[in-house]
Amino acid sequence: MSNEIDIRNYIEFAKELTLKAGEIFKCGFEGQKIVEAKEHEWDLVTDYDKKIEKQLISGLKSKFPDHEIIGEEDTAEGKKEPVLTDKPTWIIDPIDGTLNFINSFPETCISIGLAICKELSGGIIYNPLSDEMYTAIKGQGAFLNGKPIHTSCVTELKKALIELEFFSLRFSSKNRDIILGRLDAVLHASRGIRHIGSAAMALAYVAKGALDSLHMDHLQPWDVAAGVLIVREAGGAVLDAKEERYDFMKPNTIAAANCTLAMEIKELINNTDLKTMRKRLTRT
Ligand code: 2AM
Ligand code: CA
Ligand code: CA
Ligand code: CA
Repeated sequence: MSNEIDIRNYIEFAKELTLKAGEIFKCGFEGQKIVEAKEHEWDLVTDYDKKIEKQLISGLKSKFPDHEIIGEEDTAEGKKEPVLTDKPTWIIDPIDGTLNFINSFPETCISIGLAICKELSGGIIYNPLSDEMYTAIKGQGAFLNGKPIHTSCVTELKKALIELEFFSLRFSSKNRDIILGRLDAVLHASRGIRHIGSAAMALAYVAKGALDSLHMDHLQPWDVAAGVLIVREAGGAVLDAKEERYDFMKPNTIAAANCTLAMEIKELINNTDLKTMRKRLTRT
């Protein structure tokens, strides 16, 4: 069993490692990179995603040989289903916002979550371009470059700035009307919408109150592991868009400044989906 001091040491070590990986990240951001498609043409990876992940994994493995690691690119290469055990497990996204990274659009970051006994216990989100490092340890608050951060006080949807993260409609054409229905509903009900192309950065922005909420479906554990803990430790709420219980291994995420706002968005999304599905039925 890891105690509080262990977890603090784990996260301090991972922070140092992340800062070093940030140097590679910065080289790749402005420079040449090799871009490849994974299984689908819209699912891109660069040589820097692989380089950064390798460096992080080898650093963590040499310091903590008995810890488990789930990494986006490692998982993709081995075509493994990520499995969570009770052991301390590092959940790594070497570059979150790969398309932004490829286009030199600076909303992109390294994200590392730590789960112990299947519970999120630590998180680091680092944007090397702005040199902003968001961190959290369970029960100890959330921080930006060492200073405490808190979610906003907005409780009403009509006053909220909301991140909606939809991937290309090209690969979700089946759900096109669901996506467009939600977009329309949230656009009308809120003060404004943003779409920055990095789930982890968006979670960090909810944690510091720059965004009031976000909603993203079909994500992967490495997109959210660090950010979910950082939002919760900053005072925010994280809900599953449909289910009772949020599972960061199968994340359909609503994160918000507080539970009132999160519930309001959940209700709006579910009512909108119902209307869309009824329309579908009347068309067929
Ligand atoms: P990635 O850059 O690490 O792939 C982009 O809209 C956001 O969604 C990013 O955080 C991106 O992570 C994530 N994402 C998850 N699955 C994706 C997919 N299949 N295609 C594009 N982005 C995806
Ligand atoms: Ca990816
Ligand atoms: Ca990601
Ligand atoms: Ca990634």
